[in-house]
Amino acid sequence: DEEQELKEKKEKLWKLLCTYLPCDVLSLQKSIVQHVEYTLARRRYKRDKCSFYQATAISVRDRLIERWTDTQQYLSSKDSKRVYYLSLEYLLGRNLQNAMSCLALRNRYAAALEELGYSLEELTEEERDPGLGSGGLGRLASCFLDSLATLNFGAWGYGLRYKFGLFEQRLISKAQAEFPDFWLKEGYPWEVERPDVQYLVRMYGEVEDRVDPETGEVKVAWKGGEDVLAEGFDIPVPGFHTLNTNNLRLWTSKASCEFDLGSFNDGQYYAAIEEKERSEPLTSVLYPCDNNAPGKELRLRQQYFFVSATLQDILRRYKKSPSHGLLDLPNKVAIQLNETHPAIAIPELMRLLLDDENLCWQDAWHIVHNTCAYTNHTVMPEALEIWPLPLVEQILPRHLRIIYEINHQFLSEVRRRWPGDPQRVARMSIIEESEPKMVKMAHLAIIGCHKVNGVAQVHTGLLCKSLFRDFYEMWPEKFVNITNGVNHRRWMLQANPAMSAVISKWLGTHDWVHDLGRLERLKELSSNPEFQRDWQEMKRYNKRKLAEFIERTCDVDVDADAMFDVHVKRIHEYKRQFMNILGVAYRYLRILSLLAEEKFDELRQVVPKVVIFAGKAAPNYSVAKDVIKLIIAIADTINSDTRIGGLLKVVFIPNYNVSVAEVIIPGSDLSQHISTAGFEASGTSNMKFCMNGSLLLGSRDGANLEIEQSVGRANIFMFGANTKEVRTLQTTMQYRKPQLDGRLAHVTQEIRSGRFGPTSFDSLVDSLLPENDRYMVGHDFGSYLEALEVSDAAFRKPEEWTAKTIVSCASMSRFSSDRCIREYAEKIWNVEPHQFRPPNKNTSSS
Ligand code: T68
Repeated sequence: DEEQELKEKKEKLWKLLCTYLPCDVLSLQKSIVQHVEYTLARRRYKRDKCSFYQATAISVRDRLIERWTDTQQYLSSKDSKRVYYLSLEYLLGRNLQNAMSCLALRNRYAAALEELGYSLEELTEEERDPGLGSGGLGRLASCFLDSLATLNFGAWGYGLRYKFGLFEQRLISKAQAEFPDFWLKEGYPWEVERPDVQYLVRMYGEVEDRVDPETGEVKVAWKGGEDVLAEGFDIPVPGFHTLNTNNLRLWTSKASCEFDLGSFNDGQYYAAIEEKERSEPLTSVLYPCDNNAPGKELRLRQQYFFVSATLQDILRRYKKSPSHGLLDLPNKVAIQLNETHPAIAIPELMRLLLDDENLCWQDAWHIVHNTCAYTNHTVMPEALEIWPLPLVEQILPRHLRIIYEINHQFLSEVRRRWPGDPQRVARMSIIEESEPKMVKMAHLAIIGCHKVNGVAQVHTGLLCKSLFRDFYEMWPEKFVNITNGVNHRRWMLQANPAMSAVISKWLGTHDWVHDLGRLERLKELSSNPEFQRDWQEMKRYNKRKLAEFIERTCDVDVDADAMFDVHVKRIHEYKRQFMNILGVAYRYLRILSLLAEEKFDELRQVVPKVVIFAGKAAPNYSVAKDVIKLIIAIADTINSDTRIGGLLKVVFIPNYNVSVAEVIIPGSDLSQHISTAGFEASGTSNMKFCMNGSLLLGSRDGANLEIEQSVGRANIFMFGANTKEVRTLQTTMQYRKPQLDGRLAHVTQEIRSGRFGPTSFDSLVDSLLPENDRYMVGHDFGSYLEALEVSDAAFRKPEEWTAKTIVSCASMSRFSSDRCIREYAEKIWNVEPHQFRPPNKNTSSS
């Protein structure tokens, strides 16, 4: 009986301990204040926004962690297949409001904070964006993590915890200046350090063939080299209104603690420690290249470090279950490679299986090939990763051997299929026979993966028809298209609460938050005057907020009734910010001539406009930096010209990042996505703008084309050459130089003459000469101006414009990352969402 009593007591205690944390307002307040005092060791009575933000974040994180451990436990018990998303980049954006909404605790936290004397909005501003990515690719990875969690997939992201994220951009002396982004300065309350999750990663050294004296088999041994220690940091990734909580594991490099003890005895104490400390910088900095491969030794070492730690971690977790045999790995694990940046995973997984697990080549290859898949995000030649073979040999001698063997077997197959076609063999080889020889990572990825996907229809078409044509001919079933999508919960619900409220009010439900297809019903309301009034008020509210932001960041006063015409993204020649600013200069000169000629009727027709630019240029990309200078020079001239009154303003908002995007996108009327056709793989901000009631002005490129299909031709302003025409033009222009558009000639002449300040922009302007104009600015300029005119005319009719923006927003269901992730799950990963049940825990009483 005593024993029974003890048992009952124990059970009671266990039940008491096994509760979810309380979430009533008072408990939330207690938890925040306690974290201020005990976790952060700060005075709880001192008003300090930073401490209160951090304490609130940790309080939220506590509530994520309990779901997160339960999720992982559940997944292990069900032995369900897991997805691993490998990306060198993530652009997470701020976490606070997202996490609160996922937990359905936003209102309660807001109320809790209000009583403590803080508004949720002001604390939100305290959070720094982790800039662990450079552009669309990194932001896409973050949208995917959110959708994966929300849709109840057991999926982890893996990445690197760069100490310095994407540089901070400031505008100094009318140009971009770069500053280090030390995002960890105040600590990052969302992460959990995992000193228990550490792996050694070796680089350099030599390989040696060893003959097994008994079997006569040749084994390759990798000896010597340097070891670096990888340590994991985990960030919980909550799903929206589900218990399912995934993980993002980011690796940091540390000095390995294994010392050559001999050197200490030689009195080399400091030297030995210094030597070890050298491994620290490996994960110090993110390369800020967008659509460009840096080709630096450190970058390859980062990639390998990332991949090796990740694969060791995945295999360790997999092998923990005694029922798991390695041959079964593809049924339990799907690995997605985000671009070729982690493509060294192919030979690394082979190495782990061959050398550490002693599998034979065929078995190892079967596992690798069926586990891994590769997403391509670009066809730009300068972005395709190719590594000098001597560099690969030096850093990863064992991997080069494996790559040779992969290539050897692959090329034998090509020769069998296409006998007597040595050109094809040379084209398809992983090794380019140049001086020095190069290793083509895309070829390695295609050969090693069971699926390759592009990110929009036109992009996948280009992969199959040109870039990877030989491979497509060999394995047509390997290639699939999965058009990108964005997380509408961040980009609508969180970024645009005013619009979300209007939508929910008129639909009478919030169900669109789970299923974006529900927005379709708004189309019937698009001409309803009352709905239109709400919608317009909402837009004006967001534009006023953006106007305040512009005032704060650019010191320019803009009128919220003007059309806000936005072009925000990385600065790149192919994205043609240059064409936009030339168009702006043209508009300015035209207004001046109308004034001079006193054409007042025509002047009254001019739509007052604020042109908004933002975006970072890679620090070593001088043309892109010149484009920023030109934008600023033209903006200064126009903004200080009192003659044109409020008809035109131009601003360049500094330091574009996720949280700046969350202010700009909801406040825009028109947004420009005007890349040269065939260059932008997809684009994803185009989708975000449409979701926020902004109309697109777009070239016939990437996802613009699919957006056009969804919203209808009347609700988007398309212009310019399509991919086919661009290709023809590129060849014909070599011998038949077209005449420069007269309007363009006029603008460039004015720029050369110093109209926009003393800086010379000659080299930029020279890039428009037909023989230099790789991006077809000259060719497209005329139709671009016409599309702008059509958009002006549409804006002059507010009811029609409003209806268009409503229809466009209501047509976006295809572009939710939820749809996109479901396609990956079905076409590539072969996984199903799990029916997550809460474990045997009590939801606590208050
Ligand atoms: C982008 N790619 C595509 N690359 O440009 C964009 N490159 O069209 C697409 O929508 C997006 O991916 C998502 O699919 C990139 O952002 C890079 O950022 C990058 C980074 C390093 C090296 C090369």
